[in-house]
Amino acid sequence: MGVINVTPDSFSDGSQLQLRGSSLFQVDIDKALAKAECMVREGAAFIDVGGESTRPGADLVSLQEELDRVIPLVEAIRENLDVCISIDTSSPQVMSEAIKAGAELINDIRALSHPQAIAVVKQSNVAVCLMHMQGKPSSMQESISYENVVEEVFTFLSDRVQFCRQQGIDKQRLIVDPGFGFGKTVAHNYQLLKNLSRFSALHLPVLVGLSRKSMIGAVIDRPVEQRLAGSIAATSYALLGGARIIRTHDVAATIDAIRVNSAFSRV
Ligand code: 8Y7
Repeated sequence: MGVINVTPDSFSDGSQLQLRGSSLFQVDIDKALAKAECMVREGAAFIDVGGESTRPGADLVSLQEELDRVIPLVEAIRENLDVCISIDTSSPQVMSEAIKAGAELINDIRALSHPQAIAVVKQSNVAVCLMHMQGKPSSMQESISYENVVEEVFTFLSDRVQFCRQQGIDKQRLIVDPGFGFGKTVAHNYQLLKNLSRFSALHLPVLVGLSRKSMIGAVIDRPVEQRLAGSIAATSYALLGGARIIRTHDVAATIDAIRVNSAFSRV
C-alpha cells in the first residue's frame, strides 16, 4: 500500500505536492497522480489517499478542506490507474464522497468511532481497515499507559471487529492494524512488532504502517528521509509475524522485502 498524503504539513511528502507560487495549500493533482502511477508501476496494490494530518499536535482540518484535498485525487486515480484506492479518513462525509469517487477501502485510524461512519460502510460494499489508537492524535503521545499493550490492542481490535460483524459487515471486508506509533512508546511499538502473530487469532488480514515512523528514527537516530533501511528491517519482522498489507512511502524497496520474505517462507 503506497501512501499519498495531501496535507501541507505531512512530514514526508505533502509539501512536495503543493502548487508552486500558491500561498494557500492546494493539491497538485498532476504531481500526486504521477506519484500514484509510479507506485503502481513499482507494484503497489493499494494507494492510500489521506487529507487529514494525524501527526501529534497537528491542526484539525475542516470537512470542506479535507474533501477538497482528497476527492479530486481519488477521481483522478480512478480514471487513470488500475489500483485499489484506500481513503484515509475518519469522517463519514469524506468516506461517502470518496466511495462515490471510486474508493474501495476505508482506512480509518479511529476504527469507525464516528457515530455515522458505520452507516456509510453499511450502505456500500467497501472494505475497512480498523486501526488501534490510544487517545486522539493531538495528545496521543502525552499520557500513554498500558498494562499489556499486546493484549489491550488485541481486545480493542477484537471488539471493533465484533461491532462491525453485529452491524452486518461481512468478515471478508475487514482488515485489522495495531496502529504503530498511535499512542504508544517506542518500547510498546516493538512489543507489538515482536508479537504481531498474536493478531492472526482474529483470522483477518493484518495491515501495518511502519514506514519512516519515529519508532524507527528513535533507534537509528536518523531524520525521516533517512529511515528507509530501518523501515525495511522492521517490515521484514512484520512479514514474518504474518502482516499481509504493508503501508509504505517506499513501494519499490518494500516490494523487494516482500519478495525476499516470500522466498524465505516458501522453503
Ligand atoms: C498508519 C495509518 C498513518 C498506520 C494505518 C504515518 C493513516 C502516520 N499511519 N493507517 N495512517 N496504519 N492503517 O506515519 O500505521 O504514516 S499516518
